[in-house]
Amino acid sequence: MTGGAGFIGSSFVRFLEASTEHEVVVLDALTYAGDPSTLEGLPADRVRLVVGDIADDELVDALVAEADAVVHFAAESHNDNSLADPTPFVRTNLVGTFTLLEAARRHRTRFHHISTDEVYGDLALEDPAKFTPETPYNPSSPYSATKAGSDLLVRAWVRSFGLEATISNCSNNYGPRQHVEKLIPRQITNVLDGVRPRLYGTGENVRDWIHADDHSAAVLRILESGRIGETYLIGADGERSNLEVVQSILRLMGWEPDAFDHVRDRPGHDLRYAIDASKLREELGWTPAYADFEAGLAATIDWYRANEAWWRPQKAEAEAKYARAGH
Ligand code: NAD
Ligand code: TDX
Repeated sequence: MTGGAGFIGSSFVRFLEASTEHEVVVLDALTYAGDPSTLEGLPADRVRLVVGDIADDELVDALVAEADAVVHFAAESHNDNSLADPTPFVRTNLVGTFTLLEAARRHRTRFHHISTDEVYGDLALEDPAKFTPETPYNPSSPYSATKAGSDLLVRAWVRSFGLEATISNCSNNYGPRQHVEKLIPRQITNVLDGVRPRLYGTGENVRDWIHADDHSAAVLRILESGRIGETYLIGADGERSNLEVVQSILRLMGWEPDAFDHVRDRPGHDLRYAIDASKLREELGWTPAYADFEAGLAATIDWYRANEAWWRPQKAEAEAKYARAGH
């Protein structure tokens, strides 16, 4: 698998280790977002980390030659970074995915591609509609455009070359070990530092939250039982405005509900994401284990409180990037 030293990839490795007998080789470049300590405590005879780039042809070919399946999580994943500099997004998300697809084609390897609901663009705030696998692609940012492009590459490799691949598009994840650049960990660690949370624009933008462990369980289900060539949407009916999320964090951490600031909005900021996951639920029998967002958020807050040594080294650089962007 790729990207296993990142937030969701490491959740998936832990999930595989706990619930299957599979051996896992993690290919991860350990960018600013990758941290080998996310894999600490896992048995060396089950999980091996190879530090390298998914756009490195020779390395990828050698690893794919020995794999029964490729599960592809590695990506440049943060919208704000893609607005500051799209270059690594094109390289990793497009060229990297292409490199993996070519190796999987040569070795006839089962492939699962991890993607995002952002490929569908955004929905209006009061619209009852949700994204389905039939929603047309309409990405807004350099990040989501490169993820959309990578999905289309996978679809073409299925149709033109008979690659045995599936795709999943998931909504916003939360949970332990998420980089402090993302909304929830940024605000939790701000509050721990005595700094007021920051909302982009009005704060009315809606995201559909799912715990990373529920995402991992869904990916394993698709890998084991998904139909080849199909796209599955992953979401847990967790729609909340950013304002609601920030106010939940404030309440759970004992701060006043208005102790936040509005800051410069994200250019091109998507209004609302919402996932219709009925295909995944009905076809593959998946249901989320974390039905209660507030309880999952409280556990996530506890994790950041207890693991300052993990997030502290990231914090100053992430905030310096935000200061430069006016956020
Ligand atoms: P992350 O930024 O936490 O981790 C990305 C990992 O990929 C890191 O370990 C990094 O070192 C690695 N990586 C980056 N470039 C690489 C390269 N060129 N070669 C090898 N490794 C490289 O990301 P995440 O939030 O865990 O997201 C994982 C995947 O899930 C991504 O594909 C993302 O698009 C998708 N996704 C994320 C979310 C979310 O809410 N975070 C939601 C839906 C889908
Ligand atoms: O300080 C902040 N204040 C704020 O209001 C930050 C960091 C974000 N926001 C807003 C922007 C978004 O509306 O919160 C929302 C969530 O922001 P991010 O955590 O940056 O996530 P988002 O842009 O929604 O993208 C995430 O979900 C889909 C992941 O980063 C992507 O990898 C995934 O594909």
